[in-house]
Amino acid sequence: GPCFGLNAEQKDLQELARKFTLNEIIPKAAHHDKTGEYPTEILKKLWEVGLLNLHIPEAHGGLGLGVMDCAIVTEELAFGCSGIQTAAEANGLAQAPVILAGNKAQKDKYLGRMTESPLMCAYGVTEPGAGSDVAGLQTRAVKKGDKWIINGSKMWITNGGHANWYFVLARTDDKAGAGKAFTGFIVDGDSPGLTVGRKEINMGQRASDTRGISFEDVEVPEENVLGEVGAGFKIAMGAFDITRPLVAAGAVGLARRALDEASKFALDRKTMGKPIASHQAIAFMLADMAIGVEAARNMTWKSAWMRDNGMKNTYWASMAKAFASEVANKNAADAVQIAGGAGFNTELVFEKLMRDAKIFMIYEGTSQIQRLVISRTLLDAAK
Ligand code: CO8
Ligand code: FAD
Repeated sequence: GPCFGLNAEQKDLQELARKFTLNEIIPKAAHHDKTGEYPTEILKKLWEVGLLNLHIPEAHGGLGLGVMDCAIVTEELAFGCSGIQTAAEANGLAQAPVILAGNKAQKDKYLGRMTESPLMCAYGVTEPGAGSDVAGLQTRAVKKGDKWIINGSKMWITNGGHANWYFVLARTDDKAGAGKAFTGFIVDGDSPGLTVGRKEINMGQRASDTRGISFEDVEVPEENVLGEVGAGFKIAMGAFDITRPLVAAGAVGLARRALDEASKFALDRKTMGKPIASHQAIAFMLADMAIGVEAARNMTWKSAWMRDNGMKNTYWASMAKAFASEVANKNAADAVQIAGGAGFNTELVFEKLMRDAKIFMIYEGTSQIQRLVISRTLLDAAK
């Protein structure tokens, strides 16, 4: 079964990420939230200390870390700012299809360059007309000679304005079922015909960069097709088995921060002659928040551990993602409640945590989509 005793390397990694968060992320998080400025300098420093692009295999110049290792780092970064963590983790998401399905030349070229300089990349699946319904995508790629021509548009693409390259899922067959109708491409960020939209102004995680991307007769060489033509849907889904545990880990980090801040506040603030932490109504809220963090982390680490140990983890990754994102929202809302009026004010971190938490229930598959995956799997097993 899963063993959650961290080994020496994992403890070192956790310590490194914890210190980085304390020294580099927490002092700047409010600035990036208020201004929406992309955290370029922080991402560069993350790259310099070896905390970015953790999944890139050693054969291509990376650290080749497992999903569990990445989950440990992600939780720490999100403790500081889940917007900055999302910008960092979106690199891992874009790289996942290349790691899963890329050939040696593609990996050397597109993963290798990310180990040589602090570049960003992006995962382009969602479109203005289709998010949950990936099979409903309309972006098309048509073969012309030795090139593919892509037309269409993507929406809500994280790192969209800073990407050196994009993973793009496009329809290549109008008649086949989802499993055979789509192909995954690596598209260079400077391709003629590729236009990056404005930075979207979001409710939370405002340090992260979210944009629409349009493709007008964008030429992609045959050598940038990922895996087989028609295999794209499964490659895109396969990436989630790696990254949904990490979205869950980000949610755990936020949930833990909410607990941490609320505990400190509750010890400090006095009403009716004693710290509010001494009122059982508040103490029990903190206890429930702690239960949420522990349970969510256990589910997250289990889904990561399964993946690292060669097991199919789709069902468990969906459970962890759905549960942890809901714990993050509950803990953030409870932390605001514990802080009272100060919780509602922008001087303290509480309201930011509440705004930042919501997206965890939406991106990388909404809570409803996770339940669709979970219920389909359990009902199939019950048949
Ligand atoms: N692995 C491999 N193959 C799979 C998987 C999987 N996990 N899931 C499905 N497939 C296969 C099926 O077996 C089937 O194959 P076949 O045709 O041979 O039988 C084929 O794919 C089609 O599968 P379904 O019939 O299940 O397809 P549906 O159309 O019913 O759709 C879903 C399935 C689950 C609803 C799917 O469309 C889905 O996951 N939707 C949610 C989309 C989503 O999560 N989008 C997220 C976009 S990325 C993002 O939000 C980034 C956030 C910011 C970055 C944060 C940093 C981490
Ligand atoms: P819809 O699919 O239209 O869903 C609307 C509502 O209907 C939701 O509540 C949903 O749960 C519900 N619903 C839909 N279908 C069903 C169903 N079958 N059963 C029950 N309920 C259902 N995408 C990328 O490809 N790359 C990225 O980097 C990326 N980053 C993002 C960053 C941000 C900040 C945001 C906001 C989005 C990002 N996304 C990205 C897109 C994200 O994955 C989608 O927004 C998400 O999957 C939901 O799709 P949608 O917005 O089209 O909502």
